[in-house]
Amino acid sequence: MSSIPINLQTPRELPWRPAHLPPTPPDSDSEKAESDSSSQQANSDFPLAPPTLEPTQVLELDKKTPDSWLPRDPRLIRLTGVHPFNVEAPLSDLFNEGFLTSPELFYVRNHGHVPQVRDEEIPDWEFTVEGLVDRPMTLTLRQLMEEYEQQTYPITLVCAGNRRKEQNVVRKTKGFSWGAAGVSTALFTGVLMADVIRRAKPKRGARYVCMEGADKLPNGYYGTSVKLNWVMDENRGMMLAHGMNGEMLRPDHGKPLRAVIPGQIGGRSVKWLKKLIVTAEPSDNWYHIYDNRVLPTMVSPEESANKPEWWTDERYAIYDLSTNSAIAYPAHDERLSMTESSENYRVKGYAYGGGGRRVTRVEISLDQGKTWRLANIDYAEDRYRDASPQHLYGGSLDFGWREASFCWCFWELDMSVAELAGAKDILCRAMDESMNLQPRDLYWSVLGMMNNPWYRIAICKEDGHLRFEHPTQPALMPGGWMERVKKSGGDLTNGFWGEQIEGQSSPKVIEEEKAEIKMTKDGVNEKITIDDLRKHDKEDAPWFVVNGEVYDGTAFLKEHPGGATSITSAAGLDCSDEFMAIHSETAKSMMPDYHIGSLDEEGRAALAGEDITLDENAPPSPSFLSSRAWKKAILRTKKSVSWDTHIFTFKLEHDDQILGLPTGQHLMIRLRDPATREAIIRSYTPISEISKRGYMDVLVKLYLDTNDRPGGKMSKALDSLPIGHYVDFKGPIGKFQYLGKGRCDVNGDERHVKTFYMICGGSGITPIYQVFRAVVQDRDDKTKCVVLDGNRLLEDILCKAELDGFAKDNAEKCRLLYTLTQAPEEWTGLRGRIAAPLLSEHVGRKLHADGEAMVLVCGPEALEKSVHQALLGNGWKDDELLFF
Ligand SMILES: Nc1nc2c(c(=O)[nH]1)N[C@H]1C(S)=C(S)[C@@H](COP(=O)(O)O)O[C@H]1N2
Ligand SMILES: [Mo]
Repeated sequence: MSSIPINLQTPRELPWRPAHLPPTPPDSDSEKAESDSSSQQANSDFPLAPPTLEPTQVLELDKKTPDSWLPRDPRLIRLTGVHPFNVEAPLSDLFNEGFLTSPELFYVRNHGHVPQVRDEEIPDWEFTVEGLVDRPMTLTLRQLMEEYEQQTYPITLVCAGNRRKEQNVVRKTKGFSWGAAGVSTALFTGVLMADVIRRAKPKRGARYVCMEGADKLPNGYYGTSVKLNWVMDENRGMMLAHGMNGEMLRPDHGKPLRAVIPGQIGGRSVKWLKKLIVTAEPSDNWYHIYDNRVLPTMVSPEESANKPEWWTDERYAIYDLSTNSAIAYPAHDERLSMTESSENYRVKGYAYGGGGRRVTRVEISLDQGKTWRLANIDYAEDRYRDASPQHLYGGSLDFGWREASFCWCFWELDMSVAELAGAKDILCRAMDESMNLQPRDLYWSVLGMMNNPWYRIAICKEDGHLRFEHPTQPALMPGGWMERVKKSGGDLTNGFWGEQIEGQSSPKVIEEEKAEIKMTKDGVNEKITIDDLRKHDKEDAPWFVVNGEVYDGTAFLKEHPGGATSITSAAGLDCSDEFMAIHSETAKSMMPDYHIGSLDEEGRAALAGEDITLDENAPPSPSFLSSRAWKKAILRTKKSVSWDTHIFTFKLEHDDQILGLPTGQHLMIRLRDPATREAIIRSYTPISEISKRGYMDVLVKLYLDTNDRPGGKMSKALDSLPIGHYVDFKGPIGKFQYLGKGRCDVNGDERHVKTFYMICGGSGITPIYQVFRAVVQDRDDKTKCVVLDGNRLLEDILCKAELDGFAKDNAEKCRLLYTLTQAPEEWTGLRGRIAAPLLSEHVGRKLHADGEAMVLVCGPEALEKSVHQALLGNGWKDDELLFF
């Protein structure tokens, strides 16, 4: 930076320097104060930070989340339920703040919990500079503040998902619904990243700088990379920042240290920075690969999930922002009286370019793009650029030399009320200095990022006034012309905002909507509050939420094929993900009977996507599973036990912990599809003994892709899961439980059984195995067992050695029968599939008095169906049969 005049004293004093650090000499303190105040008077023409009120109250909402220590501003709109914290301010509030956004209204994008740092630890916050460098370094924040030149300049951050709701209305993407306020600006203070990297001396071959945060997420720490070349280019202004608008970064924005990458998508500006790694290749961090990309528009969510190549192709990674703009006023639903038609209305909004390119024009159309007028642009950033070099907020403000533009600009244009009354809509579009112009049409892509078509406000004429409609409202909030047009059957992609084009036949109704099963009851219009819902979290009268609708599960407790716990475990909660993943169309079509109302707006905002995570600091519990919250276990080993079957061993929370799964019950496993992030949920029965501590073993038959058939989603996700990664578990579920010595609990009723017939096919052995083992391992358990296990080939029989061992040692009470459909010649066991003839011979109803025997069945649906029919034909009654 030798070419730049610097007028700073050293050591530099920072306003947010923690109190316990050794005091700086009083003279340097007062000098600083003087230079600050005088310079601010001389340059009062650049905007200073707006008045700020740091929130002091932890909101009720946050108290159950891992961020329960963190006070936040209640005005922020939550885009992903309560947690993690992803928020934007209402667009007018954001715009009213002016050029700089106060930290409490600055948008937040957190992939997980916020790392908590106590004030006294801040100076010792360490980060490393490692990888392809001659001088790897570990620096503390104190060193960074004392040994490097501090700078202050304004930077606008924008999430790549800004305006994504519009994409989601056209077609659901794999991202949550940002409105147009996923953008904010602050005066950041810190050190040029180039200064730090230069001292570490990158080696020949170094091309990238990877960054990693302190937030541990399901797929590792958050991380990404930028090019080394860019980092070293001071015109690009990449910064390691600790200050924001004259104060220490707030926790949601990366306290105490973050990267700020001007002109690029927010996702590159890693918060809670712990590592800078210089490499020859781009980051291999999960979040670098599966986030912040624009895949080609024809790549569907399924295609992207099946082909990882789409994600690893660097050409589709986003760095520079795209040119974008939005209208802030008129606001959504604003009304304008038409009586004073000669008066002017001032249309206002923001615009930004990418990669340091300046917005050079903003154009407004009132005739659907036939003609345009130029709006007036104000680049507040230039007023800092033009200011004389000075101290500001603990750094030097001095970038008159810099050509790049890092901030948004505001634009405005007056038009008469009469003109607005004569128009259907107001359109705006921006162009940057490379003549990159926003497109008319939306470019849909799987992640819905970089959405930047013309921003359109529809004008509705109502009696005596005009009402303005923005395209959408953020999160799940209803409203906006896009939703209205879509609902009335308009095709939003017709190049005409879904309006009917003259001479074309009426729009087709979107098929995807027809296919969806109606789960609500007509005439049920009750609005239910979150408090009402929470009151019904008891076992006897459980209410639960699916897709914002409230259901009363009381009347279905006995009938639910998965047992009453399937319902009670969701009581008072939103179980949309699980419900939609697990249930058949038939099950869904039964839902209207139990529909009692809709959750009100506030309730939806509070619940949507809510993921109850347990308090990380809570003392470890003796058993792992919880029926009300997903819990994480780490994959430790994968062992192949047959050509298509693996045993996955997961480590529980601590070595002494038991799984907490009663014999005969199941648990749910939830994985995120690596590409689409869709939740995949299936139920399994681990095969490890229920008393085993510290670990659980899950046997899984993998259905992988073959030439003529795509594999199962869960199979593929599990198969590609690296050792050391987390999987979510929840349970127990199931209506059957074996209590020992013939005693069973079937949906709350106790039974006493003298003989079990256990019929299974393939991996259906797993729940059977648990019950069978419980019987044989208890010498005093006199219950008789007949196991009939069907498979195709001899090598398909799972857990055969263990089963044979159990049977051999317990010949007096057990019979173990295998049947094979493709048996080898020397096979002495049964042959053929499990069907009426085999069942009549080996599963004898007539041998038992009513209720003395019970048949447990587990296998593919087709097997369960044919077994059911055959058994009824043999005189068995439904309440003697149990299908897992
Ligand atoms: N460590 C870490 N850094 C992160 C993220 C994160 O989840 N963890 N989110 C990124 C994304 S996608 C964006 S848009 C910006 C948002 O910064 P802000 O929350 O301060 O507005 O932070 C980026 N840096
Ligand atoms: Mo982002």
